[in-house]
Amino acid sequence: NERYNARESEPKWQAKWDEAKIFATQNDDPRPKYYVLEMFPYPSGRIHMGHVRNYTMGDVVARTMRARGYNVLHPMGWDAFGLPAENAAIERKVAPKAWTYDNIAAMKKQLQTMGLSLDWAREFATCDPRYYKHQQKMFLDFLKAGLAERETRKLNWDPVDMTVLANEQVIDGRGWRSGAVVELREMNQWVFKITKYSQELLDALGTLDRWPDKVRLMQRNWIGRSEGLLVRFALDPATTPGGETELKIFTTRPDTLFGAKFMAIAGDHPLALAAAAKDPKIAAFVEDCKKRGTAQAEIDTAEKQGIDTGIRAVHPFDPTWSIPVYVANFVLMEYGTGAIFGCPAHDQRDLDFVNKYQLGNTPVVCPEGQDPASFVITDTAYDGEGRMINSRFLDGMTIADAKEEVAKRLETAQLGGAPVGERKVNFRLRDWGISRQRYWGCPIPVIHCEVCGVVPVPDKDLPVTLPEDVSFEKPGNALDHHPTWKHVACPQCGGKAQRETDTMDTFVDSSWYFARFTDPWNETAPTTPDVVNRMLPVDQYIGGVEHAILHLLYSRFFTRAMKATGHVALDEPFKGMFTQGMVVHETYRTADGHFASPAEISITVEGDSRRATLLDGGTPVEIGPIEKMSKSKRNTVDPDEIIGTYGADTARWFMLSDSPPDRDVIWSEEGVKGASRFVQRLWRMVNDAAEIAQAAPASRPDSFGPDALTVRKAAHSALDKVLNGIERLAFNVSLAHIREFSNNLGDVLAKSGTPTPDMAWAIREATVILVQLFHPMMPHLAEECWTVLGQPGLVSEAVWPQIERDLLVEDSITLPVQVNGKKRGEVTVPRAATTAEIEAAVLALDAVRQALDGKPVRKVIVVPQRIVNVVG
Ligand code: ANZ
Ligand code: ZN
Repeated sequence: NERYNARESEPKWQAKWDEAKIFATQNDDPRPKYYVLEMFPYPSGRIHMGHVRNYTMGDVVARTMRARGYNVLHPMGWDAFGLPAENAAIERKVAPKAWTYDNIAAMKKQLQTMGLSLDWAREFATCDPRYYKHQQKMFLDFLKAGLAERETRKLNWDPVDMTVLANEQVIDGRGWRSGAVVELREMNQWVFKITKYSQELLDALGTLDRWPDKVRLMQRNWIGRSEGLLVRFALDPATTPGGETELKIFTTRPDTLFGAKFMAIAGDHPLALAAAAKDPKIAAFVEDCKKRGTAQAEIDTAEKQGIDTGIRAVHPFDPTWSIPVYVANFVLMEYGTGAIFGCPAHDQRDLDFVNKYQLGNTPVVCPEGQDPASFVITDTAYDGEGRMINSRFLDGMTIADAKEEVAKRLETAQLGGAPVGERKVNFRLRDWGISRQRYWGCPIPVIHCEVCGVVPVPDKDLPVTLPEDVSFEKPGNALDHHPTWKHVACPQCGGKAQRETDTMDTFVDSSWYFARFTDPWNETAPTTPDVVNRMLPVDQYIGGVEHAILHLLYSRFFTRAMKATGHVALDEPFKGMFTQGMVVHETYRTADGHFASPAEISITVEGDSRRATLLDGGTPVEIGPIEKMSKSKRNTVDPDEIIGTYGADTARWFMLSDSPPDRDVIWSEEGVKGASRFVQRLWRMVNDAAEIAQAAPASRPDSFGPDALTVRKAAHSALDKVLNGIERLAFNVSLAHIREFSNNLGDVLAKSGTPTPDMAWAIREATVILVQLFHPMMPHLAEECWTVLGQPGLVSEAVWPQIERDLLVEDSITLPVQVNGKKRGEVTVPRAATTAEIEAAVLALDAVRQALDGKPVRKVIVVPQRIVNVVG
C-alpha cells in the first residue's frame, strides 16, 4: 500500500464535511445538548500553537460527544475589538476595521486547515454592529436596573498617550507604551456593579465542581472576602487640623489592638488632605503618593513610607494611651475606610514601617510552646496562631476568642453617642470600570445634555455605530477628535448635546459571546429565551489560565446581570472549565548571542546527546532552556508550516500525546516526526486489516475461539479506557491507550495468516473500533481508513461503538501470598477458582516452599478475592 498523503486527504475531507453540513447544529434538535467552547481568539493576524492546542482539545470533546449522540454546539467567532487594531492604524496607517477583518480572513483560513468540527454558520466578530447593537441594548438595561452607574474614580492616566491605563499597563510607574510617568487622576467613568454580587459570586464557586480548584481559589482571592471590625478611634481635637474628633478604621485583627503602635491614613484620606492644607511637608508627601499606579503589586513592593501628621488618636481601651497618626503610602483610600491601626509585631508591612520610623513593637500573640518572656520580634512579623500576651483582659485567649471579646466590648462601648465598634464584611472586589478612551470598542450608548444630564440613546437609534472616517494623527481618543460624530441633539429636549465618546472595555464583548452563539441570528434581541436557556450553560469551556480571573468572573457577573434584565434564566455560564497548559519549545543561541529559530536549525541525536547546527553553514548552535513560545526568543513554530509539512492530524496528535493537557507541552521536531510515523503505521495496519475484514462473515459468529476472544477483549477494553480518558480530559492517557491497542492489533495482524471466520470478524470489529477511537484526534486519517474498511458514510457521523461490558471482566485474579504474616509472593488463579484450587496453587509456589524451609504447613487461610495466608 501507498503512504498516507495528508496533503491530499485533509482538504478533501474538509470539503466533504462542509458540503454535508454535518457540524451545523440545529437548535430544535431533540437530542440532549452538549455545548463545547474554546475561548475565542483575538484576530491578531495568525494563529499560534497555543490556539492549535486549545482548539484540538475542544474538537476531541466535540467529536466524541457528537458520536455519543449529543446535539453538540461547537461555535467559533472573533474577539475583535481592542488596542492592537488602533496601534496598527497609527503605525501602518490601515483602518482598524480593515486590519481586523483581514486578520479574521487569514486566521479563519488557517483554522479551516485544522479540520475542526465547528459550526461556522454561527460565526461573528464582536466589532460587528449586529453584535454590539445588542451589547448596547443590554448596557441600557443594566443602567435602568442600577447595574451600570457613573462613578468618580482615581485612574492611571498616561499624559502622553492621553489615555487611562489598566494596572497591568503601568510598569514602574510609567506608561507601557509612552514611558511617561503615570498620574492618578480623578475621572468620571462607567462601572458595572459587580460588587452587588460579591457574596453570591463567592458562594457559587462552591457549586462549580467541574472547575479546576486553582481557578476557583484565584477567584476567591480576587473577590477577597474578609470579616473584620470597623473601629472609631477618638482623636485629640487639639492636634487635628480642623478640630476633627474621630478616625474610623477597618481591621481584620481586632485581637491585636494592644499591639498598636501607630495609625495610618491614605494620602487622599480627608484627614490627610486637611493636614496637607496646613503643612507643606505633608502636602509634598501627599503629592508624592499620587505619583504611582494603583496596581497592588507595585504597592506591595514599594518601600513603606509615611509622615507624621502630628495628629494623635486615643486607644479605645485606654484613654491615657495616645497613638500617632501617619499618612502612609501603603494605605489605600479604596479599601475599607482608607485608615488603619498598625500592629507591627503581627503584620509585615507595619513592621517594616515601624522599623523605618523607630516606633517599636510589642508582640501580643505568642506561639504555643514559646516562652512569652523571650518572644521578641525584630524583622519578621508573626502572623500565626497562638495565645494572647501583653493584652490585659485578653491575655491567655486564642486569637479567635480575643477577636470575639474585642468585638463584643467595642460594640457596646460608646463614642459620641454611637457604638465604637461595628462588625463588617469587606470585599476586595471593586466595581468593574468599563470606560476606555479608545476608538476601537463598543460605543457606550448615552448622550450628555447640559440640561437633561445623561440621556440613554433611544432603542430605535441603536446601534450607535463607530464612524469609519477617523484620523489617528493626534494622540488620544479618535472618537473624541472626530469633527462631527459626537455632536447630536438631545433625545429628550432636542438641545445641543454630545455623545459619550468612551467605549467599552473589550472584556464586556467577551462576557456574553457564549450566549449569543446560541442564536446569533436574532436581530431584535441579544438572546432568544427558549433557545439560550436550553443551550446554556457551556458544558465544557477550555482556555488559557491567564483568563482564570477577570474574563471568567466578568462572564459570571454578566450572566447574572443578564438574568436580572431578562435575557437569560441562569446564573452560571460555564458548567465545566478547563485551563490548558502552554506550548513551550527549546531556545537556540548562536555564537554571537542571537536567538535562532527552530526553522533555521537542524538537530542531530546521538544516543542521549543532541546537537544543533545552523542549516545555513552548519555552525554549531547552543541549545538553550525550554521556554514559552515567543517572538522575542524566536522559539515559535508556525502552525501553517507544521500542517503543510506533516498534516493537521499529525499536529493534533502530537499536541495531545505528550503531556497532561493542563501542563506545558514541549513542542519538538522529533516529537512531530514520531507522531507522523504513527500516522503511517496506522494507515498500513488498517489497510492490512481491511483485506482480512473483507473475508470476514457479515453476521456475528455465534461463538469465538480464545484468540478471537482476546482480540475482542483488547478492543473493548481500549474503548472503555479511551472514553474514560476523554471524559476526564486526560487526553494523553487516552492516546497512550490507543497506541497500546494499535500495537496489540498490529501484532495480531502480523501473526494472523489466514484467519478463521471468527478471528476475521473480531479483527474487523477491532479495527473499526480503533478508527473510531482515534477519529476525534485525527479525523482526516480516520475518514480515509473508514472508507478503506468499507464502512458506510462518514466516521465523523458514525455512532460511538457500544461497549460490551462482559468482555471487560478480568477472568483471572492475582492475590498476594503471605507466609507467617510476611509477604512472599503472588498467585494468579482463575477468578472462578475454588478454595482448594487456590491452596494447591499457593503451595506449589517456589517462594512459599523456600519460606517454609521444610517446615510442615499447619494451615492455609484463603480470604476470597483478597489474600492468602500460609501458616507454617
Ligand atoms: C490591624 C492589623 C493587625 C491588621 C495585624 C492586620 C494584621 P484584608 O484581610 O485584606 O481585608 N487594611 C485595612 N484597610 C486598609 C487599606 N485601606 N489599605 C491598606 N491596608 C488596609 O486586610 C485587612 C487588614 O489590612 C486590616 O487589618 C488592616 O490592617 C489592613 F496584625 O488592622 B489590619
Ligand atoms: Zn436635554
